Amino acid sequence: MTTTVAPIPTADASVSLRRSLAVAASLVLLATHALAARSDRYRDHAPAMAFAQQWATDNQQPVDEIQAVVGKAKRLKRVIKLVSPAPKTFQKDWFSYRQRFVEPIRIKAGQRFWARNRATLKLAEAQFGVPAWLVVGVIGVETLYGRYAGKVPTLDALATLAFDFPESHPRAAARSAFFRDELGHFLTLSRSSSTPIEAWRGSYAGALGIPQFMPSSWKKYAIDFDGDGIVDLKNSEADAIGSVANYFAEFGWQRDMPTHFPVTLKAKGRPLKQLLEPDIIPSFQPSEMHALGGQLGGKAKQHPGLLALVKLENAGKRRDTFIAGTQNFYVITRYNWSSYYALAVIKLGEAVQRKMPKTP
Ligand SMILES: [Ca+2]
Repeated sequence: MTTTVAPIPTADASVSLRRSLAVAASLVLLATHALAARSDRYRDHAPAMAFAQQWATDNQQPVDEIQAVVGKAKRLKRVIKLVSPAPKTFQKDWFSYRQRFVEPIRIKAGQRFWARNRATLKLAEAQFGVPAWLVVGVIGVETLYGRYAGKVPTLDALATLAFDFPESHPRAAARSAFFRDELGHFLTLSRSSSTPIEAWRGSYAGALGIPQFMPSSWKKYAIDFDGDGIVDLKNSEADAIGSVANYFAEFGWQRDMPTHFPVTLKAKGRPLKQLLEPDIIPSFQPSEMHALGGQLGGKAKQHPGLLALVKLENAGKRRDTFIAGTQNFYVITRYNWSSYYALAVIKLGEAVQRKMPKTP
């Protein structure tokens, strides 16, 4: 941390009391800054140092070296703020969520991305069964095709979430454990890369690169898809495409299965509660959903798998949105655990696809 020191007035018999008070005040301020700078670093944080020691031992690395790396991490107040629970007044709104992602700029960028990666998208579809529109939808929602991959230092973000996750969060303990694990994977990832650990940038939650993979996902699902021998999700669109397709294939994407069907809601009271109970997990035979009042069309009735009644809330006077999600809808939520996210990805991917010229 650099601190600019205010010039101290030259010694002079006429130095006023006010002036010396001002100097004293600025010295106090400097001291406070220095203190804040010290406590913002994780080198003074016992649980962080214990974590580094454990990680070093588990991975047969020198303890002092790993403690020095983790100790460089800085606590980021804005990250803590961003993961704090939303205020109770927060109103979910599918309509505005959709408008944020399915809009002309993103669709245009998606068309360009699709056009310049046509062969790669085709190859990914052939190899993994994951359609181009889905990959295009995901990368568009995540980073607007690499334009906004995040500028938060990943080491600082992950350390902050691992060791200072807000206790007001209902799942604080589980989240801290999750981010400690991600920090461990990030240490591994950065050690296998030529990029110095403090140079990595990503989202405030530690997601990285064009497809915003968490470090654990990078390790498990990222692949080299342009054949240069390096897995590079920061710069290679082909690697990003192959990795997204691989991710979905690993989570059980079914080739050619629709993601969802329209549903007309006639259910009330107990049957409605029963339909909504399993949330996004496909739990009902189509005939069962239909009988409970989640009315389905012909195609949905013939769907061979289970369905989920997915509810997306709308603000104001708009009615809530309901869809009948399939296993593939559920698979999209494994990328980001939100039905709003999954449906936005689908709608963006489809919107881009409609604009693409048909090629044989
Ligand atoms: Ca590559």
